[in-house]
Parts: sequence; C-alpha cells; structure tokens
Amino acid sequence: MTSTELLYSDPLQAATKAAAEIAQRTGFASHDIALVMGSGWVTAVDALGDPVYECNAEELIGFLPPAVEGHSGKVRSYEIKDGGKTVRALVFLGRTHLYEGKGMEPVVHGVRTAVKAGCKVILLTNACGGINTRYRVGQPVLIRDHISLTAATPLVGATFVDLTDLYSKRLRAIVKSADSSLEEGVYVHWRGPTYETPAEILMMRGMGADLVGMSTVPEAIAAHALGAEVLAISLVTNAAAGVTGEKLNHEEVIAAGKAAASRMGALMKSVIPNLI
Ligand code: 8IG
Repeated sequence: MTSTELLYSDPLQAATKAAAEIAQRTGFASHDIALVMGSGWVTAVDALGDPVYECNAEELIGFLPPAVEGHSGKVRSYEIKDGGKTVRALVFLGRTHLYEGKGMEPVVHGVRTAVKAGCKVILLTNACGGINTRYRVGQPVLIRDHISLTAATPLVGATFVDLTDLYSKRLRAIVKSADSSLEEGVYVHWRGPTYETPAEILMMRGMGADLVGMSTVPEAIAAHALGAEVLAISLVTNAAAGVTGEKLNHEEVIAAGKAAASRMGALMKSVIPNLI
C-alpha cells in the first residue's frame, strides 16, 4: 500500500506513522504544541529563530504536495526556551484545503499527526475576509466559535463530539492577557475556491459571523476530537465581498499578511510558552 492509500484507508494509522517518522527524524520522542501557518503567516515564524529540524512535508507519510502560492509545504521542529522551560513546537508551513478536491483526509492529516506526535495544543492560523465592519485589514482576531457552511467534518460514524468549547476559552484568555487589544470573532467556513458574493456576506453577517475563510474548521474539529486543545487566530487580510465595494484578490492577501507578520510573530513567540 502506498502512503497516500494508507492516508485514505486508515487516516489515524497514517498519522501515527507520520508522527513516528517525525520523532525519528528530529530525535525528539514528543512535541508539545503544533502551529499551522496559513497564507501570509509563513514569515511570522521567523520570530521563533532557527528551526532544529526541517523537511518538505511530502517526505512524510500521508502528506501531499502544496497547491497554493504562499504555502511552502514544510514541516519544522523548533525549541522555544523561556526561563527554565523548553517547549518543542512542530510547525507546518502551509496546509491542504477542501477546495483542492482531495477530500477531507489530507486537510486534517497535519493536525492528526501533531496530536499523535504528542502535541496537546494546536495553534491554527489563517488569513480571512472581514465581515465585521469594525475589523481592519492587518488585524488579528481570535476565533471564538465557528459556523460551518460546508457542513464538512473529518469525523465519520457514530462519534458525537461536543464542540461547545472547541476554541479553548483557557487558551484565548492566555493570549488576551498578552495582548488585551485582541478581538474575538465567529469564523464561517466556506468551501471555496470562489469567494462569496456580496449577498452571501450579508447572509453570513445576519447569522452572526465576523470572519470568513476556507480553512481551520476541519482541523479544529479533528484536533479536538483527538483530545487536543485548540487556539485559532485569523488575520483579516481583506474586507469580505461587498463590504468596501473593492474586488478581492490573492495578491492583496499575501501583501497584508507580510505587513502584519512581525506583530504576529512576536505575539506567537511570547505566548507559546504560556500555552503549555
Ligand atoms: I485571505 O473574503 C481570504 N480567504 N471565503 N472569503 C473567503 N475566504 C477568504 C477570504 C474571503 N479572504
């Protein structure tokens, strides 16, 4: 059986095997926290210093090559020291999205691998559209809850998982104590790859949504179902369709991400030791 066949036929076994490969390659039996870096967030990891290990994700069991510009598809291991404490962070540069049409398994393989590698906390980052008119481009927002307009879930069978505290209140409080200016919002998961119409954005606002994007929700559910705590931070990189009258483009997203990267990096570096 190929590594891709294993991913689709027995995804948890594929994740367990990928985690063992990471332990063997890095020399660290376990990691503490995983970071999934979305569009525009990749340069924020520079704040973490030099990684102690890096490979291309597709070298590991079950990982597919990346498909989007700004997602380089690397897996890194970092040692983050804070006082006497050492935190081992597994960092995924880039992710697979549902709109790529490869199904759910590749989308959540990274977080499942991270949990199998020992990570108790999963920090998901993304770039998204701002529905809430209070938000400005370049503003980070903590995800407090989500609305799934894809209704896609990585879970199958009679596994009835409670999502009341999916985006951990405890972790959000820790991040807000480091930066009290951070806002919280409700994220809508939209399959894409088309952006929304202005009418769809009005519908989402009416539903109580603040942010819209094409990722994060399946990964949050998969991580939570395996017992990890989830923290998710969105970077608003554009006003959602119809909010300003401007058209949406991917270059704008990349530019806004780059501009906000150093603030994001400093925030991550300062809070990570407190999350573990
Ligand atoms: I970046 O406006 C980014 N990702 N669905 N809508 C959706 N996804 C996004 C958007 C947006 N901006």
